[in-house]
Amino acid sequence: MAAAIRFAQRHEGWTATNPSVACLIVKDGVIVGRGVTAIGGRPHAEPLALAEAGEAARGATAYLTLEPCAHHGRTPPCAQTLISAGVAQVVTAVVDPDPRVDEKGHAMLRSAGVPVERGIGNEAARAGLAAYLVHKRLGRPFVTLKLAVSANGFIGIEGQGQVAITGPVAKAQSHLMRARHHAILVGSRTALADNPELTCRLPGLEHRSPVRIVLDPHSRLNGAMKLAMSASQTPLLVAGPVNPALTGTGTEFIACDLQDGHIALPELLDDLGARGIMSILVEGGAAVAASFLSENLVDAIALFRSPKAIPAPGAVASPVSLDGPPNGYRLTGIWQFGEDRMEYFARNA
Ligand code: AOF
Ligand code: ZN
Repeated sequence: MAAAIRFAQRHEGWTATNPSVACLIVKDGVIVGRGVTAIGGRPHAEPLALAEAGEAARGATAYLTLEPCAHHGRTPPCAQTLISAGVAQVVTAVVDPDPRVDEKGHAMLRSAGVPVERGIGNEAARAGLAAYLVHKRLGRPFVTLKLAVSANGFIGIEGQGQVAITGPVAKAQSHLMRARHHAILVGSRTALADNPELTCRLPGLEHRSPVRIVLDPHSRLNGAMKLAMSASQTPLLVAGPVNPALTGTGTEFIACDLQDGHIALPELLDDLGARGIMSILVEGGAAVAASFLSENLVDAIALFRSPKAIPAPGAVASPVSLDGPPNGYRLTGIWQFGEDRMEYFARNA
């Protein structure tokens, strides 16, 4: 199952509103077939793995990171495909909360006489399926807050635009995070101060740039910004009123409710979820991060810590505490990226 969970990461973020699921077919201790939900969401993992296994699937064990589907789409239910292929046993990690499935896949297998073992590797598999599970349960995207913090606890310097905090390895990793998310979000202040592109610029993954979202309740953006100038190649969604300064750029606007001059975030997230956006990377700045945190809308925090200090005058403090896990979160992973360290915090259940 651990191998299946790792394999499922291959298409994480690239299967539309479908989860990226992996299926391994194992016979006599050897993997004879493997499948991962195809880019775009179909075919599902199981028919791909079974096709690779061929006749060897008969009498084999299937390991699935998610319960197989039980509904008829364009293809028969995966539970039925497993039965027809003659697998002897099915092991699954997570129950599929989709109301069309929700234990019906397991029930189909059992009633055909195929033994099922559930919940194996549950916690690790849930981490990989987190965006899908939050989107299914709450109808809103999974929100990851990304922060890059200097050794002296700052995330930038007021009025200085982009300040380099982390090094090239961490930067490449953060671009990979962008590619794995459906959308990336910043406030208009960050957009104006930094003039960022917010695309994924890793060689070969440029086409995986997420939708860029800017919170702009007071129509401060203009057509000369890199975000606007690239909107015809990489979608730009502005949360706020229609802004004539962006006419002709291809920018799309989402009407939003305002609360004390700020965008109402829960409603915005509901709207984004309804559009099929399952995951959002919040990248700045401090005020936007603080709003998401105070509204309890942050599901995970990716904290990049640099060993370098930045000049303190005018510096902006990190919106989360740096001694120990932020309140309400637990440390679930640490990575070293060049000289920088990334700590990943998941929200407590
Ligand atoms: C599986 N294997 O690899 C995946 C599953 O629109 P459809 O027909 O593709 O169905 C989408 C649902 O299929 C999705 O909500 C989830 O319940 C399930 N995803 N199931 O058996 C897979 N990706
Ligand atoms: Zn299926």
